[in-house]
Amino acid sequence: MADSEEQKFSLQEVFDTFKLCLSENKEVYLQHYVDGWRELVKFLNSLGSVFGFISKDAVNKIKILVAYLDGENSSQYVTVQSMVKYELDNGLVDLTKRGNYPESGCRTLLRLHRALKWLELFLERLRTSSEDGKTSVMCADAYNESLAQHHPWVVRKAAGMAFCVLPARVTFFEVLNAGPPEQAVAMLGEALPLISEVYQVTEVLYAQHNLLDLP
Ligand code: 1PX
Repeated sequence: MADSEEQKFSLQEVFDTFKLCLSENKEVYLQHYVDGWRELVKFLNSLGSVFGFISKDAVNKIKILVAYLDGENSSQYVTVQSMVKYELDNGLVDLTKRGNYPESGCRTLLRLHRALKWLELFLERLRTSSEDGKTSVMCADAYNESLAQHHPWVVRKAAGMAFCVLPARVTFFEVLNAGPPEQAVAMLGEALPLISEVYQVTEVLYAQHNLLDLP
């Protein structure tokens, strides 16, 4: 994975990957979901070492899911729906407190799923921001509305400090590698509904199975 992460980030690639995520009958392909996160981690890495602790956690979670995708039960991990069914049917998920399955696919994906909400909120703010909008504020607001509710004080504090060194909006758009800001904004407009739909489908699935609070 190290090699691919060193390549330049492309917003188009994120867009394409999330487009591939949903099957015709609205199941979420785990491989494409993980690929989308890989691409996002590439972006995070290009922002510098201050974000290393965040990217490390995301990479750990990606690795856990990749191990399932490549493992002996890989056929059960084709979609998030099949993963949930397989793990629940076989008692492979710690449902109320941490126990024998601290790295179940269900709880691991839930962490990324919550982060996807942050991404959706942040990108929507970025898309609709004015030239003098502050990325650090957009990022913090999106975080407080989503992920922060699931993080202890010490993580919230560290995250808050990292947000402060986010590049200014214009530089941020350059790192997005999606052309001039107007073009990047247009691409965000296309990408957001896709990200949002993947989030919604997963959210409904997890809610149906009472999995939204997995420890
Ligand atoms: C189009 C480009 C947009 C930018 C893409 C940036 C990608 C960000 C990727 C963030 C992935 C974060 C995953 C966090 C998962 C999580 O919540 N983990 C915690 C719980 O895990 P556990 O196994 O213990 O139950 C864990 O404690 C996390 C620790 C690290 C801190 C997480 C802070 C997340 C802040 C998200 C904002 C990223 C800022 C990016 C700036 C653009």
